[in-house]
Amino acid sequence: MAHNATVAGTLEYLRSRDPKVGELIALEAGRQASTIELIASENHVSAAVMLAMGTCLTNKYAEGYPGARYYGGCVHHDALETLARERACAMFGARFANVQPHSGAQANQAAMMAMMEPGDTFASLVLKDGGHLSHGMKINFSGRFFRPVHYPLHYDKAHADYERIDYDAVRRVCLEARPKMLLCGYSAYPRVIDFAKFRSIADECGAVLMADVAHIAGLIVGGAHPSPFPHAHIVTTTTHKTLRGPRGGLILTNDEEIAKKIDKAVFPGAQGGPLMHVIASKAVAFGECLEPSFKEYASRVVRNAKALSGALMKRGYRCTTGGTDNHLMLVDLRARAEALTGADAEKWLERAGIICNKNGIPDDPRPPRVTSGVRLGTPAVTTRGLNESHMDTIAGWIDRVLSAGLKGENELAGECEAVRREVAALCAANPLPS
Ligand code: DSN
Repeated sequence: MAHNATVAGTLEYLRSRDPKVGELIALEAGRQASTIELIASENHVSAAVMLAMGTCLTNKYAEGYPGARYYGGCVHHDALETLARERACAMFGARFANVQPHSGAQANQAAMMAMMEPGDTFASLVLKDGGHLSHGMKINFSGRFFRPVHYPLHYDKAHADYERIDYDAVRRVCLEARPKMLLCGYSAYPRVIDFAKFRSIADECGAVLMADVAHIAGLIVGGAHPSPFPHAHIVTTTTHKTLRGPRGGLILTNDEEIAKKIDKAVFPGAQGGPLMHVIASKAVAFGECLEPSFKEYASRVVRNAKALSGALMKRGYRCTTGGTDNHLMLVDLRARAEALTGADAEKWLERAGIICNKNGIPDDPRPPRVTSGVRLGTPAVTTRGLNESHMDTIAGWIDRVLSAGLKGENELAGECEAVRREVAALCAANPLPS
């Protein structure tokens, strides 16, 4: 069932027009409504955010920017995009925003194209340590067209900052490689990022500091993580994670010259026509982020993450860095049982109605399709209204399923069925908000 009467009505209509597609979407709505979503990069958007995407705005070409389009008939699109930009700036306290990137990776691509020439060097954290595909993987544009150098975490178990950013090493790598850009902001890093420290290193080596805050954007807007401004020259983010908007990207800066370069790099550099229906939906989501209640949401996301990581550690699991400061945790399953893999955990938990993703932990000896860890996040369960006491229940379910899986298929099947029933009951009692 869809979680809102209007959305449900829209879905019914779609089913009558195209039963095959309508049915598949209805099944997915049912899956989302009845399972616990712990993927750290996912969330449940409001009906208003969802509905803005399903509008006539999808009919329009609006290449260019407000007031300077390559097509006629853009008067309302100009107003909508201007509104989205203004709200984006208000959220982050920034002067310039480009709301057109179709995704976070494309936002990063445009930011890099704006500031570098092919072959130029940039510094970042490698994917296996918590970075992102578009931060220099060889199979990605960022690693093919530019030259990434990577800075490390503290890998020494005895160090107080084990598995955290090694800022001295960031400085060493940057002074040696003299990158054009220094990237911070990660996909699987559970601790606060010291943007001021990054900026001082960027200044020392003459680099542009780019903060990709895709994961923590909502926490920043809600005051639950320090802001990258005024430190970062460029901030990129997705709009669909903690910002709880439609799938998409966003770029912000306080520097007018950089803003001009970014606009050119997005269009015509990297993209053609903007997705105006998505931009309208971004504007709706940004409006929601500016409401006072979003602050409480952001703070509760972090409280829930701390509670979940604590409840797992109490049950013998290890969270990297010893816990979390933000919305996610990386759980090293080997502490509970050497034989446990991320791939098995992901599969087993899904059978019980708990959705997460396998994730390498720093220095993971297992390959990326297996891994020794899972990444868990609380943005979606917090949107559902769950609180810290529910996190203990969820940790208990996780432990029951994984312990049963270690015993064998019979035990696993029985436990998954039992937990799945409990999960469905909790979901029914805490429906997705409209
Ligand atoms: N794929 C996203 C994530 O799960 O973190 C990053 O873009």
